[in-house]
Amino acid sequence: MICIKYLSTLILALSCFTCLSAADRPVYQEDFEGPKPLGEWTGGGGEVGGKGTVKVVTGNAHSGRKSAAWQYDFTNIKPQGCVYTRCRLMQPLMKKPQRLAVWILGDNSGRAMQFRIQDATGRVWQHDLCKIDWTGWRRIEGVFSPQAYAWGGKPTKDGQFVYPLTFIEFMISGDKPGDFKNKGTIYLDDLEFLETAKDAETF
Ligand SMILES: [Ca+2]
Repeated sequence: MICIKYLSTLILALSCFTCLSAADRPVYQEDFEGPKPLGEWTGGGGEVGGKGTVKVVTGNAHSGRKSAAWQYDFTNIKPQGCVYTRCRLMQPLMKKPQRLAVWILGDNSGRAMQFRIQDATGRVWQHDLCKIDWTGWRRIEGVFSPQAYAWGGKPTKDGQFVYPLTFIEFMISGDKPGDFKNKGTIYLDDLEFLETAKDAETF
């Protein structure tokens, strides 16, 4: 009986551990170390301006040896909408991720950064992510919100996402009236998409 009692306790403990682990496990992650990192990542510019290129480089990494170097150029922009540079992935995401986390080597440019996701109907949500006002590596999180600016697809009555989602891209924008002109490079590493709304508490 004693053995059975302890066995039950052990099974319960293992079950809880498994639940927490499954919830915290990223549904997708990229550390840019693999044989084909950035296989589908592409750079590019907005509809009316902004230039960007993305490539894997060695030497400026948060983990391992490699990261994604994202060069952007806003030296020839005009103050109008849809000026941005992008770091595009178009990655389908399993399950129901609630947020992303990414390490960014900032350049203290003051540029605003956003990201876009798309749901199963093709509706696109654009989220503000951060203002790049630091140097060195920093972990930045973005929460997926159905209240974010959205367009296209088939909006549902309750306004919620229709899963599965696809991560489209990160963006650096330069579209504010009178926006400044500059160019620079930031680096991305250790991107994760997580199912939990926030970091699970550790005990
Ligand atoms: Ca890395």
